[in-house]
Amino acid sequence: MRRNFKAISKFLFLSGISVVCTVLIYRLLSNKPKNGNSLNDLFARRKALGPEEVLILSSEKIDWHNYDLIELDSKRQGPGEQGKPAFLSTNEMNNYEKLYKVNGFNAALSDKIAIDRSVPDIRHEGCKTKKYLKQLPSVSVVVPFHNEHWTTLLRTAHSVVKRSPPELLKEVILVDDASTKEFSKKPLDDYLSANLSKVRAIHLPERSGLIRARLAGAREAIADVLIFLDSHTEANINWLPPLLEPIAQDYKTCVCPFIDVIQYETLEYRAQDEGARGAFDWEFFYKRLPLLPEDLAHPTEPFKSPIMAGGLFAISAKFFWELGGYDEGLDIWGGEQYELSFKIWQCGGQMYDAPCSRVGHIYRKYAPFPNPGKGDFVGRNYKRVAEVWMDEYAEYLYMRRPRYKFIDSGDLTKQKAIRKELNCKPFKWFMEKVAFDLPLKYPPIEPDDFGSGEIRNVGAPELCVDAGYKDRDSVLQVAKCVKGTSKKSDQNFTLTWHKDIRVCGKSLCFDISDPNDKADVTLFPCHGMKGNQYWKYDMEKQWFLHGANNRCLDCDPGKMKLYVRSCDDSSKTQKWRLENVNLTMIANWENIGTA
Ligand SMILES: *[C@@H]1O[C@H](CO)[C@@H](O)[C@H](O)[C@H]1NC(C)=O
Ligand SMILES: *[C@@H]1O[C@H](CO)[C@@H](O)[C@H](O)[C@H]1NC(C)=O
Ligand SMILES: *[C@@H]1O[C@H](CO)[C@@H](O)[C@H](O)[C@H]1NC(C)=O
Ligand SMILES: [Mn+2]
Repeated sequence: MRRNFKAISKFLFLSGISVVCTVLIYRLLSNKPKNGNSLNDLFARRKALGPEEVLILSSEKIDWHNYDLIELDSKRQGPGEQGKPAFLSTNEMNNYEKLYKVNGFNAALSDKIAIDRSVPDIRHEGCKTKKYLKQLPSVSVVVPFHNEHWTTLLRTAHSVVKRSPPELLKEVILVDDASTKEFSKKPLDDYLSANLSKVRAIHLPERSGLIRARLAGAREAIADVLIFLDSHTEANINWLPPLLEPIAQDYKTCVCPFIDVIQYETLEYRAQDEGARGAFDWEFFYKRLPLLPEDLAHPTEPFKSPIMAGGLFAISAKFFWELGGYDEGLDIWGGEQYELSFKIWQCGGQMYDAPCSRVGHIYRKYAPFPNPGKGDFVGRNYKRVAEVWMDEYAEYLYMRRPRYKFIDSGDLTKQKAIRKELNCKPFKWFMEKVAFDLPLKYPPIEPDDFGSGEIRNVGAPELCVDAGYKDRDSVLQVAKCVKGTSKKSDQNFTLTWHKDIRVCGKSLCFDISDPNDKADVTLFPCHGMKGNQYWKYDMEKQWFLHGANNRCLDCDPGKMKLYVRSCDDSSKTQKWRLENVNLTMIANWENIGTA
């Protein structure tokens, strides 16, 4: 078993085994600076390091599963065990409201669930037999937190310690970003020293924000690889080797785990989806792109992802600091995942999502903490990232957020120097080689829409499609045409370039999930992915056709109902007039928004 990476690296090196049995070269990070106060310091010191030691890694692969632990966990019973949904009984509801309010999730329930509970193994079957390099780099896990609830914080730490091979996990650093909860100070330190010897907390004297808290933890870290986690997560079975192997093979690599959902009410542990590639739109909302055919063909292999989700990732400390860590001018939170992702790709690295590494994350019901008031810090962060990394593409952001032009982004010389020194590639390269399919879904300049206004029936010309409201739900129906928008109803729609029909001014789309010939039309948040929300307007026949099969928008004027039926040339209620149609766009239908 390998306890000391460096000592053994020297041993291997000196004993000359290296030449025959090896394929991989791993540059070992040594001389980690300990108390550098600023990133500048660190960067300067890192450059002053002597020639790197070179570790020759064996290509031998092993099964890293801890079968004893898997066996023990599989027998556990109790609330929340195996990731099953859990509930509070009526006499356990005392703290429910109070704790919900300050945490944004069911923290009272968290207190009822074992701190080291078992989680379900929901990995792809192929992950269960996968082997990984026998020699993997060591890990420091960094977990920033601000007023995290104590049992979710401890469950994060316990799950990491429990499900990491001890020879790989060097330490877990909880970075207390000036929490005000009593537990976050001495009781936490006492708990850790008594119960979790590899875990320690560092306490920042003042609120620093997520980004600087991560940096503070990373500066303390001593292992080869940094893994950042949120403070309300649970590491799943064998989560480490799939994150570490790609980094062992090439240190300029960042690897993200699959993020599973821990439901905020029941703390049930379940999958989010089958994976997707990270992206953004031109307002810098985080978005996702579909997997590529080659990714789908190898469901257990890491796949390239343009943008990380942000909170959970592994990166070699060496590469992280070569990139200057995060821009220390980024405040609180926002934009940091773009900064790091752009840097990684543009400056000669690569980023992967590893489907066999899974970490559960509580997506809160709502954010309970007020932002420390500092004006539009997110806008300022975005502008820093755009100015340093995005070249001419920054304009597309400013087109949509014109006020960014006037934000003072602060001093960018250090960031620009890093870009220059590392000889990083232009953003155009990133867009063409890495995020090459992003513009199809999120075009920098949006095409015009196909049409808009009222949708009036031909068979019953006094009736229009109407987005009414029944209780709190939006419903689609037909109603007497009224011009414009009132509080009660909305008859103004857009047939957008996404090929969906939206209620004007709202992100609600005409949606049909029922595949039968006769189906109701509902309103659903727009996803821009066609499918259930795909509509085509046939000018000649005056039909609104839904989806791939031949169904036409239709109505029952007697019952004021709106639905689809099999298209019928003789039906007058299937014909509709869209108030304003852009004929140029309609003529160009096939070329808009398609790959
Ligand atoms: C260590 O863990 C046990 C069991 O969870 C707990 O009762 C005890 O208070 C912990 N020790 C400290 C010093 O917090
Ligand atoms: C319909 O909405 C569009 C923008 O979404 C707006 O320009 C137009 O004035 C609206 N029409 C009416 C009649 O309200
Ligand atoms: C119709 O679309 C074309 C092509 O995008 C555009 O040039 C034109 O301005 C649009 N017309 C209207 C009235 O929006
Ligand atoms: Mn989170």
